[in-house]
Amino acid sequence: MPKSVVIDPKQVRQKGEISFRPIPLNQYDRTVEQELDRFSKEDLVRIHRDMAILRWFETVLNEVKLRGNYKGIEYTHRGPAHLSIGQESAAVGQAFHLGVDDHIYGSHRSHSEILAKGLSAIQKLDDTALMDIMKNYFDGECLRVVESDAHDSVKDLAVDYLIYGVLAEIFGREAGVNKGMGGSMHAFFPPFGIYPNNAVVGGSGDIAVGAALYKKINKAPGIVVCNIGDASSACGPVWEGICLATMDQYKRLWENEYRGGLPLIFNFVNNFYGMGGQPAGETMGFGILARLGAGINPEQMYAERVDGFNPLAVIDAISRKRNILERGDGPVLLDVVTYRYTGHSPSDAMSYRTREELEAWQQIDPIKTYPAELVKANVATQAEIDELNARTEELVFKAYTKAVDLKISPRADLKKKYCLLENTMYSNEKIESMDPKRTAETLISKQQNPRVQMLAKRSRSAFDENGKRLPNSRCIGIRDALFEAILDRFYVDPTLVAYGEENRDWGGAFGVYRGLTEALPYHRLFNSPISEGAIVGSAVGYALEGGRALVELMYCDFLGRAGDEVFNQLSKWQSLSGGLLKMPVVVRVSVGSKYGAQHSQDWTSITAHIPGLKVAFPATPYDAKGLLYAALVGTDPVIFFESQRIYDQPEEFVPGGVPVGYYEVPFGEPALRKEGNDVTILTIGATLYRAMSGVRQMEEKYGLSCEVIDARSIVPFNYTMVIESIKKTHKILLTSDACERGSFLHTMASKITQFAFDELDAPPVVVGSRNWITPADEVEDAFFPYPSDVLDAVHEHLQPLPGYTPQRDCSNGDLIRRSAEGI
Ligand SMILES: Cc1ncc(C[n+]2csc(CCOP(=O)(O)OP(=O)(O)O)c2C)c(N)n1
Ligand SMILES: [Mg+2]
Repeated sequence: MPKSVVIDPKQVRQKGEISFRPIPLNQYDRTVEQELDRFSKEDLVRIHRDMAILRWFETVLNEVKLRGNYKGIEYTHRGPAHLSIGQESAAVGQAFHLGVDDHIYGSHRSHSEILAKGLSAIQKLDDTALMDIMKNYFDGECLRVVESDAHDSVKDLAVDYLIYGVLAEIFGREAGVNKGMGGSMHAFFPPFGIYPNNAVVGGSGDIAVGAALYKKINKAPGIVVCNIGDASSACGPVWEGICLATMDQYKRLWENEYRGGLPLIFNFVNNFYGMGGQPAGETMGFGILARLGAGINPEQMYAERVDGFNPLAVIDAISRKRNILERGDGPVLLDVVTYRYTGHSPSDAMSYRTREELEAWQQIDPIKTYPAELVKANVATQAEIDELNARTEELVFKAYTKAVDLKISPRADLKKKYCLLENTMYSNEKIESMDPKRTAETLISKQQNPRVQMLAKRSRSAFDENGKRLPNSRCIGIRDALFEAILDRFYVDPTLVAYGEENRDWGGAFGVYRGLTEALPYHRLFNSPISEGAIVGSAVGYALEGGRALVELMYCDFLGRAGDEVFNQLSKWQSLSGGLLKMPVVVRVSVGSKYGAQHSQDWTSITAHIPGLKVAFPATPYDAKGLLYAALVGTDPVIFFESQRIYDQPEEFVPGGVPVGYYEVPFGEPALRKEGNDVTILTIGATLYRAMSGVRQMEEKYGLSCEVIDARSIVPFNYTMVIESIKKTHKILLTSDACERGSFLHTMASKITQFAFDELDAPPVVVGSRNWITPADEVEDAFFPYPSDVLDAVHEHLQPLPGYTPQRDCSNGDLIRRSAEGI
């Protein structure tokens, strides 16, 4: 807690009450005639054109899903189609004033939002800009499909491009806006300000906060709109996102030019249903969704309910809210009332609502009522509207004929070597600064940093010049090595930010950041709420916008709280974008010890299982610094494990110790810690030191020569060094602190068996933690792999140690028993 926020007992214990301001509901009451002072006739008609395009687009999809046919052209679409027929006015109203710098993030039901935003962008961009986008986006692949048709203008061509690009994406075609890798629920198109849509509902709730953070911290133009369904208002990421987005510090503690709230609209698309459940009246207690804003901050998030069935009301609301954001008073919350006529998906029997209710909404269908208003106000004639409707239908039909044709719109070949997905799971780039044009903002020079000065007096190696072991307190440890890499990067990459719980004044949960507070302004290093999901999710949004984020999870055990963000978001958007986007995010995760069942687990295996993440677990200061450097200049998401057991560990393997300057330890390459001839021991993370202790005993007491390899990173992982070692030793034991069942060690063991079967004298042996809860520190030696466990396993499975008495039963018989009992 910063010392400037003083808690005065007199003040906080005072009697009083909180009062709330009224929350406006559907206050807009202007007519089309009145709006002629703010809109041209063309604009008012274009609003209808856009709604009509959206309606036809989804009508075609609905027909295809229901009947496998549209106007005689058959097509089976196996994927999803969550339609928003009925919700067009809300989407078009939202997009009308948004420019390409304004970014929308959304959800599974986003076709209308995508198209509306795209049509609005096309209207605002000039011909050169449009042609540039279409020619350069994936080398013009989508443009080539639509450009052969005759077009009156570049804008007409761009409309065709948009409709076809989104439809082709929904049908999984390579010319689609995301190369057909995302499909209906994830489609997006950044050049028009359309950012990832999330099939995990509410998922954008914290990602969009990171996007808004990027805009604020890097003074990037535009605002962010986060589209969330009404039922998703209950989702964790949404709540955590709202908390992170409304922290007091933006308005109270951040430096002058950075002071002010986030440029973000939490836009709840309130169609009154989840799939079939009803938030208002059944699954939530808010009655009216806009009420949510009231409890969040004194501004009540300027919450308001808007009639989303009137596009002009939505346009008006977005303009007013934008003014609030521009004066630094965001974020804001909108409850946009709308209704979907179709089911959750076309197969939905709609058993959860009455025909009368549906008809009541159909009677006021904006696709009919809005143009009727235009005719009444002499903005357009009925003939003009009819003609426009017919034209939009043709546009969509034309795109449909192209998108279903496999000759015109083939799918990506994912069976060939180096296919699209092999090439896009990682971007594998090295970019030191995500914005090389800017200099990084810092408060003092590196030399002035008190921690740098303090570390200058320490030994960079565990040994003095005579080879004598120094006390840890006189050496650079892992904690310091991490600090050095991080500090250095803050002077190189102006976009780099670090945040998480207790990151600023506290110095990071385990002191890695001590010395950073003096060096960095608030907007580059700050405390977050206890919102692990939003910490990671916002980092995803920050990176999607072009920045680099370093976030911290205090204990590995809290990864579960950020499960969706790590497993579904961080890992996926590079490949879901067809390789367009990068994800330079490093999540530092501290693996505990001493604090029992919920603070001492090694979950490396869980993250290694998820495609798209890189996973590192350094065990020495040299590797900690070099791997973190590699992570912080890379463009891929890295889960960077650290062990609390060894934060003070000095460098004892690399002669000369930890270099002062920049160097990288490449991901995927293990390190040979000790040569030997009889048994290979492969370790992950802090088990290196316990294995080394076991190795010393085996050598000294039993004359067994062991070769020790430290994995350093586990995704990616190059097996060459291990295979070469096995050619010499013909035996291998693998050890890590992860619980044995499902441990990544088993993946390694099985691959080693496959790659070096002929060289092995015995199957690889895995020594992990027991398949139990982690017990209290006092008895943890029965749980984690200790040196005696290494000896036991070698003796039992690889090489009998003469005269050795095992401490516990690790025979296959006992392993089968434990497995049968699930322990
Ligand atoms: C985290 C998560 N839980 C459940 C689902 C399944 N699901 C898909 S849509 C949906 C309803 C969402 O309702 P709402 O947020 O109101 O959006 P709407 O569908 O009305 O646009 C559900 C439960 C999901 N995709 N993600
Ligand atoms: Mg809903």
